[in-house]
Order: sequence, then structure tokens, then C-alpha cells
Amino acid sequence: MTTNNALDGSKIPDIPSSMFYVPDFINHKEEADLLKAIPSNRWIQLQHRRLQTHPSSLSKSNTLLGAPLPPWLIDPIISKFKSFGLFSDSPHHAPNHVLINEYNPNEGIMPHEDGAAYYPIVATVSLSSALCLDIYEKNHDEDQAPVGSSPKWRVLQEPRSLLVTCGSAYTDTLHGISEVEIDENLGPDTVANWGLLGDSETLVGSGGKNVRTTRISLTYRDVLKVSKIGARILGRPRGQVI
Ligand SMILES: O=C(O)CCC(=O)C(=O)O
Repeated sequence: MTTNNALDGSKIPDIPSSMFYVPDFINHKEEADLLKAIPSNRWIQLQHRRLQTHPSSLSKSNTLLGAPLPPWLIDPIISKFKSFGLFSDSPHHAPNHVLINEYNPNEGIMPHEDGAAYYPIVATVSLSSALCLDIYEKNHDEDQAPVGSSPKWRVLQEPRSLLVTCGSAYTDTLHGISEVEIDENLGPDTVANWGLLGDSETLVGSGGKNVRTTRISLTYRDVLKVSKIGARILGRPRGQVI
């Protein structure tokens, strides 16, 4: 991945190349504005979390109906990505798709990979609560984490932080969020991004525990296949339909 060196000090050690962690990527006001802007009528309730997709879900052939992202998902976040050089080498030079996940305490997501529909970079902005993202080495025979296996690494995502996953961290690992109320045993030896955290002191003070509240994540990606039909419906110029 090409960046403009702004992420040089943010690489998470030990994890396959590369994951980057930036605490306080957005400020409190930007976080509050984003939380207010998330539409309440777009949620899809899943078994262990709520999800919304912007501008729309992918088709069965992993194609995105081309349409702009809503302005509140562009500014300030995509503008800040540009200042880091993020997505500069992706096909559309910017993310065109955002999944918003909401997890209450005791909710999570099974280990999975993001797959080939996207250019291999995902940028995640966390809102409201911290939680641990568990990273597993992929079992290449099955493209799954071995059943019952423990994560090889844990990344603590603080509210307002940015986590960037690209390269072999994207292609050769799985990620998931365990369904717990409290992330425990957090410390320099168990959290891969400990040295990059904005506030490790509070965790030390709480005996290495993070008590979760509701956490929202915005995951920005560049979908490779984009159909121009969406743009035509919106009255934009005609283009090649794929
Ligand atoms: O909420 C997160 O940080 C992870 C979301 C995720 O795994 C996904 O959208 O595929």
C-alpha cells in the first residue's frame, strides 16, 4: 500500500504486513456528528449485531450499483484518508462503500475475511466504545479459522480510532469480535497495538479490563466492480455497464 509516510509510526508490530492503528483519528465533535448522522431507518437486525450498508449492498456478483456515498460519510473521514495517502493506489482512488456495524455488549462477529470483492485495504473508524478485534492466521486449506482456535493477535480499537488493514494482513488473516461483555487480560503482552494506544493508562488502572458499551464501526472499502446503472438512474452521464 502506498501512503505518504503519515502512517510510518502507526504500524502494528508482529502482525503480518500490514495493519496500522491511529488513536484519535477524529475528535469528539466529529464523533458526535457522525453518531447523529447515522440514519435510524437503515438498520438491518442480524443475529448478533445491527448493520447498514452505504450506498447499497453488493449484488450476487459482488457488483456495486455506482452511487455517491452520503456527504456525512465523506467529510471529514475520506478527506483525512487522503491526507494519509490511503486508497491512493486502489482502483477508484477512494473508498466507494461503507458498512456500519453496531455491537451491544455480548455481541460480535464470527472470524471471517473480507474477500475478493474489494481492493485489499479496509479502513475502520470506531465510535462510542472500545473493543478487541481478534486476528486469526488463516487455515489455507479451508479459508477458515480452525474451529475452537484462539486468536493469534488482539487489536484494541478505541473510540475515534482508525485501523487500516491491507496487504497480507488482509489476504492471510481472518478477523472477528468475540461475544463478550468485558475484554479481559489486556496488557503489553496481549494487545498487539498496546504501544500505539491513545490511553493505555486507564486500562492499566482497570486491571486490564475493557467494559464494553455499544460500539459502532464504519468500515470503508473500495469495491472493484462498479455498475454504472446506478449513476444512470441518478441522471448521470452514461458509461460502460459491467
Ligand atoms: O466492526 C469491526 O471492527 C469489524 C467489522 C467487520 O469485520 C466487517 O465489516 O467485515
